[in-house]
Amino acid sequence: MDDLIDTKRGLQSASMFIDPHLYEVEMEKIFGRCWLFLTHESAIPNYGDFVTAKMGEDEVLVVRQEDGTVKAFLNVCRHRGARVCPVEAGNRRAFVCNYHGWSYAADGSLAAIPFEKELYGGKIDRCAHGLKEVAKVDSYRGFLFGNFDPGAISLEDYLGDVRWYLDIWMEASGGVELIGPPARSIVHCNWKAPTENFVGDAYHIGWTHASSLAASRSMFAPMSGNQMLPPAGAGAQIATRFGHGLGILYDVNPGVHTAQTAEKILAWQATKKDKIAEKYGELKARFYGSHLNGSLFPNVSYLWGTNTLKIWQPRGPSETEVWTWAMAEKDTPEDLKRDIYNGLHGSFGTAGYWEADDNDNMESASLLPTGWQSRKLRLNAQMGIGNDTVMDEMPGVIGQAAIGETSYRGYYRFYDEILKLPSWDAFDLNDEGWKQQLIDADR
Ligand code: UNU
Ligand code: FES
Ligand code: FE
Repeated sequence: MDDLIDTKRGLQSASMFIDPHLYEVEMEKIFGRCWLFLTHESAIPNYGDFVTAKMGEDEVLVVRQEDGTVKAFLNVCRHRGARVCPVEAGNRRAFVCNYHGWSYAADGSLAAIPFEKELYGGKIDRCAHGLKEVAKVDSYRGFLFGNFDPGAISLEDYLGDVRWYLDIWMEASGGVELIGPPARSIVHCNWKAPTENFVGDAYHIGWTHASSLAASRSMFAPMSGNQMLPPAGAGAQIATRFGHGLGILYDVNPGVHTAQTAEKILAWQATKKDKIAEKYGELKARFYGSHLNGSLFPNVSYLWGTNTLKIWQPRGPSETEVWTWAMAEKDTPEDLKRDIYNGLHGSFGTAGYWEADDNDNMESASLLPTGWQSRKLRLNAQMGIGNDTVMDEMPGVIGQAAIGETSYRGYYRFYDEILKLPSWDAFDLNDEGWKQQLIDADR
């Protein structure tokens, strides 16, 4: 595993997409210890409201408590392990297992066992058989995350510097809402393939999406077929401490939307921009009107401007279940919200034309390395090495071009670090050395 990731040279082993042993290590060391996206607060506003979610391959129940807090539990009965709650969302005071009828309260405690006295003679320890609780649940600006590791750093620390960028769309915009339920689909790819694409691949837009661009008449359309390279100063890429990363294309927020919807979005944003500039400064106001593509480590992706939030759920090394939400600024007028919702599901939904463009690449990049010789190849993420820097006005390591692979390198640098980390106790939050590692990469 030692030469899996070569941060110094910006290379990754192709075996990371198919190695079944590595996959198990990822489930334990990454999905067992990182903050994983669950749902949005607004999906479960009232006591007893719940949704099911996935944390890695584990299915969890996310439940609003009587005191307003949120808890999450493995959706697994403590009797014989059957699924406790078979539906995706609803409101319950009790969750009754389908198999023998053990019943759990909203706080996960085992409330009732059919014929408890007669069949167990009062000898079963009910307190020891509550639903297994997820160690930590926390919310960032309405986005709920869970963590299986009681020793994990806080969600706030884990997001760290990327919060500066998230706040553009999570806060300065007035806040966003997810329009659920999410669309779901299966892609035959490794979970990291789409995550790395969203963390920082502006390169593929003009080529992979050439015909979608031509057909959509969107703001990105001039890139169709690589007819045009975004000029100097058209964008930037950012890597932050925990593998999070994003790309910015300046001043083209509704980049993927059709010309008609884009026009409405631009008009709507123009009414808000001055106030945002006043409160958050000119730079954030510019970013508000820009297109942001990003991933949060390990497996959440977003497109601000394309109104998308996605989670890439691993189902073995070569299969991923995708959940796609439309997201919109909370205060968007209803008719525009509907246009955005339809536009998003038509482009990046399950049967979206942009999504279909991508899936072929995700699948081939993930499945070809099953070949014994192919898996020995190194994948190349060297684009822009030598141009990475730090800046006063923007946190993280900045790649100074619209197209580059800075955030790929940042993503896999942390991937490597957490696979090797014995525990969060051994982690130094104040260590800034990671920035120099990225800046010093030299092929
Ligand atoms: O999907 C992406 N990686 C992306 C989409 C990046 C930039 C703009 C739109
Ligand atoms: Fe990039 Fe083939 S050109 S994967
Ligand atoms: Fe794409």
